[in-house]
Amino acid sequence: MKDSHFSRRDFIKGAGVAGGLLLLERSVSAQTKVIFRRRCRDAGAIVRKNFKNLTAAELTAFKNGVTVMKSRAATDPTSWAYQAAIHGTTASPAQTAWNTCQHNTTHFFSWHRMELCFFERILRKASGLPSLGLPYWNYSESADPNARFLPAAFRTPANATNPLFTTNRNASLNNGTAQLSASAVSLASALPGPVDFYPFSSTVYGTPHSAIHGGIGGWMGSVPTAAQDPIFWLHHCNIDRLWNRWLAGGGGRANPPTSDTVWHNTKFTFFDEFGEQVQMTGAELLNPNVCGCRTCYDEETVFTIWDVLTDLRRFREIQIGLYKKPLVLDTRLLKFELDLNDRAPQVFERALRAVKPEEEMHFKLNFEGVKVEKPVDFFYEVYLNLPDNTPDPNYTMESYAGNLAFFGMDQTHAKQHGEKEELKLNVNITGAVKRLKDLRRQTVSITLVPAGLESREGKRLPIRSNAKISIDQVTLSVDEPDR
Ligand SMILES: [Cu+2]
Repeated sequence: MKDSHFSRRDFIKGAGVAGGLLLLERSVSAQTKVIFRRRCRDAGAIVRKNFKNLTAAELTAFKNGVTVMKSRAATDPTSWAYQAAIHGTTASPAQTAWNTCQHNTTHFFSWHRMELCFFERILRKASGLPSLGLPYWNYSESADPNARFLPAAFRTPANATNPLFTTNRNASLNNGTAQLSASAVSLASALPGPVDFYPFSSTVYGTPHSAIHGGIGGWMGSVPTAAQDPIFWLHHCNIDRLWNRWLAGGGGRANPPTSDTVWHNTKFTFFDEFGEQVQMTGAELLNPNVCGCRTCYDEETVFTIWDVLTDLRRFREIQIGLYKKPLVLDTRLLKFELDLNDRAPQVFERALRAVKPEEEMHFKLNFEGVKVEKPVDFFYEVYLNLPDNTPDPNYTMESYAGNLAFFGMDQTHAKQHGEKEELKLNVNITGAVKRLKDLRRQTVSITLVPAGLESREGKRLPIRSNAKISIDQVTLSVDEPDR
């Protein structure tokens, strides 16, 4: 999957080769596909509810399902341990489908939707309640003062009798004194968000997705352990819901075009509720005639999830700024200045003029050569041109640009996937660039403000971490429609 990272140029290059390989695999898996189709009779009737709206009977069934799955041997594909290992694990030897999660690739949304769907079927059967859908945690619901607190059922009772509890989380979140930070759950960049699928996917991947992994910390802070925490499944269910909400926003928002053969034809392996191995592609996931993952969310009235783009929108990436010195990040605030090149003024001007969706430009801050030695249980808020000594920088300020989160970047995970240890992260800063009209200077300052959890009053809580993060260089670039 190395070729499917979020660079359009790489992606076009990789598409042909991988597509060809997949054609060869097709006949081999025909049989598993038939089994899969036969066993999804009940799909389509399931509603995924906001966790806080579960009935007492549904909550009991949900907990019962988790308990039953946890009681199964780790070698059983329908066990809690095996399902978590499909996402990631450090256990060896690796079993079928282990460590196959897709992060920072174009399959982020589709792979996790498949993962949730098969997990949900296993959980439902184990729960004994045939109508049970996987609940979601809507931490972004600003009207609810408790939305950013870990739901009580996951915290109390705080002992082994509670299948939803683990000590492997940020302690203050787990004891109910702290909540996720407001910037971590902010949907300002994601919804209505970019019109194009790939920048939307990469934006949500960062915030809220990775920022929340970091905020919860413990198991959730690291890919090989994340899915062991029951809250993982509610978090990803909510991320999945955002995909539907984005599509429902219309205005040309649609899934990747069929010409993206890597996205549509790559097969991923899972296990169904009978412990049978199944495979699924992106094309099958979006095909309304293939059952299996036809769940809907409680807030939905119309299904728009099948929409596929007809044409591939092409972008070219233009670099307009550079900070060419190594950075070392810790739990302190860090400020540095990026030099803008002579292409920058025209680019900013075009961005301010662009009004039609097809003219949309995406500004990205790219952190290149990222090395992370330990999981990072926090993240950084990114500000552009934040005045020095601003007393309490926060996400409501116009210079707030987004979050830099490191979920999936620690070396253990990178090595398991056979990837380079040095990785690239980008932050969508389009909103801030458009707000800041004085960007015609020669430099732009970037301030990274460490962010973790907040008190009930919304005060930042101190971050205790010895995580070490180094970055080789930072660039500012724009993805501009190629006309
Ligand atoms: Cu995740």
